[in-house]
Amino acid sequence: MSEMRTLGEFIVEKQTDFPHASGELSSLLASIRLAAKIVNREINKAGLVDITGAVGTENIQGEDQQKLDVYANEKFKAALEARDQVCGVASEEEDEAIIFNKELNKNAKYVVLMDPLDGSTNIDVNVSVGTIFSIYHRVSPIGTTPTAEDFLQPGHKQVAAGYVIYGSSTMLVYTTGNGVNGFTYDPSLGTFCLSHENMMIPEDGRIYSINEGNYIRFPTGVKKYIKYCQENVPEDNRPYTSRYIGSLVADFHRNLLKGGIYLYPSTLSHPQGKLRLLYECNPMAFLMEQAGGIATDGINRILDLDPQELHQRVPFFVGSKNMVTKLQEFLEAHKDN
Ligand code: P6P
Repeated sequence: MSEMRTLGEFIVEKQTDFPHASGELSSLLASIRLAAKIVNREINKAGLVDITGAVGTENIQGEDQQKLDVYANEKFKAALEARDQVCGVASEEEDEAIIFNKELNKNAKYVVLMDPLDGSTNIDVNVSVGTIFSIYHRVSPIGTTPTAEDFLQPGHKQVAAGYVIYGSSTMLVYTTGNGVNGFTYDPSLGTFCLSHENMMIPEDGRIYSINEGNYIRFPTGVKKYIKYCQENVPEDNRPYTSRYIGSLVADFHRNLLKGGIYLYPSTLSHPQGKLRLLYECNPMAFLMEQAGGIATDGINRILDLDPQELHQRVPFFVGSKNMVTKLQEFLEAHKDN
């Protein structure tokens, strides 16, 4: 059995991929690793202590904030602020971007965008949830106060992206643009160990993930694709199967391993789609393209979209190349309705 490689060793080993980063990105990823361990510990206790259930406040999305949402947001912000690589953070749980004003953060060169606890309504029913993060070089001059432009960059400018999935085991999966690697947390050692090296999504798959409760309002092309999956038995006689967990990170992770497509089109309640471009779709799109898949809003490559607003939503279709391509054929054929 090959020797165990920890996330820390792997980050340092891959540092040579960034000659000009001189270790800042490595240290930034280490702070995310630390926060993931802290949040993982609390999630595994949820239910045993009074940390589940809403805190009675709402986030900008108008969604009830679960106590763990707030906890995860605070822990990731604190971990990122504590080191001198990050000058500001945008979060699903914060109306505006948080600018770090400590002297040591002013000269930082990165900004981080995150969904600290995606799928949090699933916590109380013991379903996997996740953290999603996206890292950019700031565009404003080092030493000055970060500006909105630092946080509104197109996804193809990302330096790194990843997620933590708090499930039957906890994993951290990330890319810096040189492939996707997955690390499984060993609580007995308190370390993330390399368990899924160079993750590639199968070109084809049989799993489609969509909330069919919204069917009536789906664009016709999406309806046609769902019917195609339900009525066609591919040559290998493996029929399609519908799998939808209601946690993007969990559905994405399963489809990444097994092949599949995740769809969140425009719906009655979310005419622009529900998922947020900056801290859900862009990081997941970066990971998916690095793993050989496709991520689109139905018309454009997600990573080419020019963000206009911190919390903007877009339709999101992501997964195996052949499955997304087939969907796009239906969307193109029915683009006028
Ligand atoms: P629906 C969780 O709130 C989330 O943002 C994603 O993690 C998940 O895939 C989706 O929304 C679920 O939305 O409308 O199907 O409940």
